[in-house]
Amino acid sequence: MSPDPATPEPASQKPGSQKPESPDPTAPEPTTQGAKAPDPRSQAPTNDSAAVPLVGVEAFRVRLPLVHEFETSSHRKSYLEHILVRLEDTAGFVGWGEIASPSDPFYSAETVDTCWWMLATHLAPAVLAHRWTTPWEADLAWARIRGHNFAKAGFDMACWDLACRREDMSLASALGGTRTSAPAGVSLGIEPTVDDLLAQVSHHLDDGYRRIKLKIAPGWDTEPVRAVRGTYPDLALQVDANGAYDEDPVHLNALQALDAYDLLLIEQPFAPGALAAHARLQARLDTALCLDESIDDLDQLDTAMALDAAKILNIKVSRMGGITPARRAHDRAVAGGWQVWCGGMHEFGIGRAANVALASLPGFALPSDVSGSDKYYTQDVVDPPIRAYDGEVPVPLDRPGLGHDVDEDLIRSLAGDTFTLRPPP
Ligand code: OSB
Ligand code: MG
Repeated sequence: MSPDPATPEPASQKPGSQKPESPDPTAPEPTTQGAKAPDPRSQAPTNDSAAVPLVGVEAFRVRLPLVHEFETSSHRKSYLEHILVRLEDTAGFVGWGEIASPSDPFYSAETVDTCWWMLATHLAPAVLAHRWTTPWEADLAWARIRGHNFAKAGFDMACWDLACRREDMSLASALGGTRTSAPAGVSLGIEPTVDDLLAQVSHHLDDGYRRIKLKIAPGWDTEPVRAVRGTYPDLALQVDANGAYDEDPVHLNALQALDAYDLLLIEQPFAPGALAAHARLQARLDTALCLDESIDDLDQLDTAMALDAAKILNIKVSRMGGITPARRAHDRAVAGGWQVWCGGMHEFGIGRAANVALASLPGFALPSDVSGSDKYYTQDVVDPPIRAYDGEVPVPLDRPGLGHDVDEDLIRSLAGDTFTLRPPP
């Protein structure tokens, strides 16, 4: 697959050039292209006078009921609990982030409880102790901590939101986003029957969404795909297996059979670590494979690209561990000739807004999974709520930070456990 010719150079800095001293979040990302290029952040001066002066970290466990139960190959849910992170600086600016980890360790090893523990014992103290001037270097606060990407992503998002609000600049424009709206698809769970699924597809197409993703699993693959394709011959359609298949011949036949249905892509058929198996499958399929769970850092992306394990990457701020690594994954994948699109983790409005900002980058060539919050929740924690209009989610390029006001009163009223940490005197 050739690189998208419409994709401009993501960061216009020459390799080896120095990080600007200004705290301006529009300051271009230090070198993002090429694994060998030195990372100028490692020489970042700890300029205390320019550092963002934090006065506190708060976190809230919040549950929102789902409007429609969602089932994947591994679980079914009627509400979701996420952790919302609030950073405040001495001037009273506030940045919000969302830790959108599932409650159970079925998508990744993390859970809401591991994230809660991680934020209280490591991330909140680290972010208060760290001196950072631009959000590109905020993640150095937790660079020594292995894994725990969902928890890190919530803090990274809050740092970006805060830094952008301090500069009265939108997150989307700070990242180099250019789209004024991001085309959105929806991700549909495994339904009790094919008729229920067709009703869901019809409902979301009526709402204006232009691309449909179906969750599949062994025994729920050819039949639902054939039914949807039969009803909608021209629909942009793709599937996501969340790693439910292996190289058993029965599974391989089922996956191969999907080649007949003109799918945009098959997402994560095999387990996260099975990069070689993905490469073997890609070699025998016409349909492009897309990786999700397999890629949670740039080294895994590097390996996957070297193996031709897929042709497409689903980029999620949550899975990659924040906005900074997600932007880097975008740059790296596009430079290597892969297509990218923006996925989601059923985020509330805060995490959803971060995904929308990311999806405004020109390299995102395929429709995102970032639908309006109303696909999942009756109530959102941001105002205005995230909405799709005729299948496009507007990008608030002219509003500061995440581009939506956070409904702090609502969050405090809904919160179960809360956490507060102030800097040491
Ligand atoms: O695999 O993309 C996935 C949600 C939770 C966990 C994993 C996945 C998903 C989705 C939903 O597909 C995407 C969204 O609408 O946020
Ligand atoms: Mg997926």
